[in-house]
Amino acid sequence: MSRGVVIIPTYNEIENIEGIVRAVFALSTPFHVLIVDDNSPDGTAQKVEELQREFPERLHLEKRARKAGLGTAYVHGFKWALQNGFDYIFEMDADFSHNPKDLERLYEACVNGADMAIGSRYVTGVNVVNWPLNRVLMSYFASVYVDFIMGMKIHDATAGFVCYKRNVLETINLDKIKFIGYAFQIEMKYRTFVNKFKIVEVPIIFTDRTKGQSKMSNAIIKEAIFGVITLRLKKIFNTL
Ligand SMILES: Nc1nc2c(ncn2[C@@H]2O[C@H](COP(=O)(O)OP(=O)(O)OP(=O)(O)O)[C@@H](O)[C@H]2O)c(=O)[nH]1
Ligand SMILES: [Mg+2]
Repeated sequence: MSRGVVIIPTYNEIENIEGIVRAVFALSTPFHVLIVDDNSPDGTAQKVEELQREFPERLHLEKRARKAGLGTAYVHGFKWALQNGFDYIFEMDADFSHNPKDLERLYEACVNGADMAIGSRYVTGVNVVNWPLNRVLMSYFASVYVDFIMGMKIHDATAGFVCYKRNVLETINLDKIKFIGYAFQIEMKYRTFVNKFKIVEVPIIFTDRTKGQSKMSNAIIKEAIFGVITLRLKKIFNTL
């Protein structure tokens, strides 16, 4: 059987970590989990170490010295997953905004021919629960903006719930990925798109976090706005 690993970056997710790990291990597909923790002051990593005693084979932990952004945490996780021979590599948040049960739907999509399966909020209308209207609008129009600048017709370009087939991540030069927020999510999709891999959007329902603190900031929005233009220019000048 092919092996899948769910990468979950964490920063101060003590209220969610145990629940999310158990929810993945409760699925009938035996996915592995890799937590990439940035030295969370709230003790998230210690909780993972405690859980590793219960799940020694399938729960993995990479500890980084300091908070360095979600994008670089994923790049770290992708390299680890490739080195450890995984065939299906997932991105998922720790805060239950993504329903762990949908991992199996993303996996199915990749087993059935997709190279990248995106858990998408906007394929069938707007499937977002409990987000303030300004965040929904911003998130929705981000994809319209991405299409306008990059010509990439993905309904949910900033989605962070994704399954990659191994060869997609092997093809992308991960050392070039420097963005940390939404721009990171857009960049991963853009690089997959320009490499002509098959991208499929799987409709999901996204729910706002109920526990823990948001790490959303204005800097992350700015990075996305200018990042999209930078990526497009790099493509035009053949330096992507
Ligand atoms: N390792 C690591 N994880 C991070 C970092 N920033 C965010 N995360 C994690 O990345 C995931 C997504 O972050 P969120 O704070 O939920 O970001 P968001 O979904 O845009 O915003 P909210 O849902 O409003 O909190 C969560 O699992 C976070 O714990 C970081 O700098 N390093
Ligand atoms: Mg979140």
